Amino acid sequence: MGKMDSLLLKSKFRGSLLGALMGDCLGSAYEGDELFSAGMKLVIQKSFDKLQGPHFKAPVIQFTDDSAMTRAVAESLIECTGFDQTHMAKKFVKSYYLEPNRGYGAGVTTVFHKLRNNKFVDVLGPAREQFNGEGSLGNGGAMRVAPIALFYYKNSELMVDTARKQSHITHTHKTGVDGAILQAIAIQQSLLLDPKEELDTCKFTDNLINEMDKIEIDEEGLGLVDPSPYKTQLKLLRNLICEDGDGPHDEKVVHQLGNDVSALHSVPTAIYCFLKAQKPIPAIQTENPLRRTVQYAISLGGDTDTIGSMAGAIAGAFYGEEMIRPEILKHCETSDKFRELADQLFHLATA
Ligand code: RVK
Ligand code: MG
Ligand code: MG
Repeated sequence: MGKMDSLLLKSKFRGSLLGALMGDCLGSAYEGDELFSAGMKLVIQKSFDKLQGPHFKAPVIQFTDDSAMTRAVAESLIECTGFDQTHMAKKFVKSYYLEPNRGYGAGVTTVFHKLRNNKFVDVLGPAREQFNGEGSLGNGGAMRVAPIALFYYKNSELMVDTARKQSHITHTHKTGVDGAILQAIAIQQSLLLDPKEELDTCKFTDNLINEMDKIEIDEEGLGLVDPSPYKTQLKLLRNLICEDGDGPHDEKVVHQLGNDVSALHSVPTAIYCFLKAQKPIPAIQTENPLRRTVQYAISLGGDTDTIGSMAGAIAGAFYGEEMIRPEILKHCETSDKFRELADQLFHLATA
């Protein structure tokens, strides 16, 4: 695709942040460990239908830590006209202490306490100490990365480097960091594709595999059992997406790709949801592929807000804001704020 129409690109920036917000808000009610039963999937279908209905005056659904941190990342990039690790760490901590009850991960709050206590003199120390020095492998670094993918979409190297450095503020485990990088690359790839053309899901996956091939090198000589676990997961994803007929059962998807709070078992799942929702999914009744993406992600159970949010960010970057139903979006807390942040990122990124 040649130089993209600037209106389309602006819509894609909005779509990515609003898709992330929507997935978080709509998924937050269903966070749990199980893959949902057919009955529960029907409950989710009805709930989405009701939200999209014209006359439904439900209270606005609050977002969780996923969106709180995405907002912090965006605001920091905007205020600094680029990435500043200490500034971003301060944003995270400030946003956490203003609203500590947004459902943050159990471990990450320790990082915030330590950062505040050491007055940000050592920005990277607290994250390194997590989980007995192992570092967090949670999906917290990945769930908030969308603004980085947008801001640095023209410069892949800088985007990858910044996705890594923003992770290091809270997540240092290799799979926690590489999950954030993979999520950023998936958003960037979606952003650069023409939504009017049919998406080549195999090519999309192969590109991700090629990119992760460059990222997943055992630099530190850790002697890891599997030095390239994301590549392994992406190859499973490729097999699943290429299965014939109605495709694999959800049990198989969750069993192979996962649906938990670890980045390794949630980022590839979110990417899979986006790719699978390119085509109708029998159990999901909607004509809208963005809603289909988010609803399918949530119907897999587990870490629903985060997988919904990451899938929404990728889908929104592909389809743009037009595919997000305003009837649904109006039930999501501060969507105007997220649209405004997307516009500011767009102006800075394309200046
Ligand atoms: C509640 C063992 C580890 C680990 C390690 C586990 C919100 C811990 C959002 C930890 C997202 C959890 C999610 C989350 C984002 C991580 N060994 N267990 N090395 N590393 N864990 O605390 O920002 O929902 O059980 O760093 O990644 O909606 O509590 O937070 O779903 O993963 O939390 O990791 O969480 P954290 P996070
Ligand atoms: Mg959350
Ligand atoms: Mg979550």
